[in-house]
Amino acid sequence: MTEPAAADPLVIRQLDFLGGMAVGGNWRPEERLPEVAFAGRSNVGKSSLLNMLVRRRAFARVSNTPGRTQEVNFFQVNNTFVIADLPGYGYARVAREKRQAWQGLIDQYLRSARELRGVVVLLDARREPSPDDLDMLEYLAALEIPTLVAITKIDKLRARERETQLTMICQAAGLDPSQVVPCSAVTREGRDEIAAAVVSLIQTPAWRAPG
Ligand SMILES: Nc1nc2c(ncn2[C@@H]2O[C@H](COP(=O)(O)OP(=O)(O)O)[C@@H](O)[C@H]2O)c(=O)[nH]1
Ligand SMILES: [Mg+2]
Repeated sequence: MTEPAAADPLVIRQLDFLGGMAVGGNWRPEERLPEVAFAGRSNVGKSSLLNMLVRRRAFARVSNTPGRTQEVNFFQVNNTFVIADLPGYGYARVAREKRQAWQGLIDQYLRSARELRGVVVLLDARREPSPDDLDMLEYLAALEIPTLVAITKIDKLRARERETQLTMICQAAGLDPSQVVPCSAVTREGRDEIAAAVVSLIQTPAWRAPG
């Protein structure tokens, strides 16, 4: 007998691109719906994870040229919530002023997004968290923003490397193993767990005072 497939925690019925918030720009979509942001260093696999999440091949552009996205891109899902795709940080070959501008943009976004319910931070399974990653996690903790960590490209690890590497990442970043979700855009591992976590974040009330 075959097990019935588990119900999809996030069926994608509608997907709308709302626009981008550029460095120094003040435009952002109207804050009408709860929002979840995705952050991570360039090349961590953020676009691939977003595509997996929304079951689209090219919803967010997958790139072999790190450091491209310079905007916060907003996508609306099922007319129910908004995904904010934050610019990738910490790409060494990007000019310093440009990097500072992006950091400024991320900061500006995180401080002002009134409907923000949580942030998914992506960490590469094969790497030790970078100083930028640690800064990001500390910053989110300081702002008391609910944070979930997706460990990307888990398919690149052999079964026996998995636990060692996950333990190392949790120790280095001061995370509890229950806070991290191993993911792979290749095997689709972690998709439903991230989807369920996003659904639960958007159901939590906004903690920021209006104004
Ligand atoms: N093996 C493997 N490669 C991945 C995975 N996710 C992303 N990649 C590759 O990593 C590179 C960067 O991916 P991308 O999604 O553009 O990263 P971003 O810069 O964070 O948006 C691309 O070459 C992807 O094909 C994954 O889960 N497994
Ligand atoms: Mg990308």
